[in-house]
Amino acid sequence: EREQEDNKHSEMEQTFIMIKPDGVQRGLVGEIISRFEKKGFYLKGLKLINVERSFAEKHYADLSAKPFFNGLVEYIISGPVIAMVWQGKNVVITGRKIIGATNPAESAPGTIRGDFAIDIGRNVIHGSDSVESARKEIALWFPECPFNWQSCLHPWIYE
Ligand code: IDP
Ligand code: MG
Repeated sequence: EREQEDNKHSEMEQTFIMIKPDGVQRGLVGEIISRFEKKGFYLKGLKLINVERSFAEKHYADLSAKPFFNGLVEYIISGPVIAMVWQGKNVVITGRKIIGATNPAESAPGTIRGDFAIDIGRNVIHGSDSVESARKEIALWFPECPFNWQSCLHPWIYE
């Protein structure tokens, strides 16, 4: 049984999700949180913050050579964002599916970007693209560490 418990916990991946300034301004916070909650993922960290330019540049460091980098940084610092940590089995890849393709013109209806966005530079939400980048992004955005709590729903969501 001990081993079973350990396996359960090793399945518990975490991802970093950020509602971008347009998502906050447009009142999509509740809707977005609701989609992750209803799926069965656990909310392990949440804050509303204004980020500084240097912080936004650090978050998007991998894209610093892209022509849209400056515009992207301006966009992210243009208003408060909601930074979150979500946890669950395969939450990184499934989170990306819930979010939809980078360009909303290509995101399927039913995804967050497919339902609520039009332009690539106003695509409402960020989600880590791998377990490794999730680890880095959570360390950057939540140096205080995500909150650790157990949902009493666990046996109703996981077999
Ligand atoms: P992702 O957010 O789906 O992971 P990335 O390629 O990591 O997509 O790009 C990060 C963000 O940069 C995108 O979500 C989008 O806001 C912005 N972005 C990406 N490509 C373009 C572009 O061609 N023009 C303007 N903004 C872009
Ligand atoms: Mg990305």
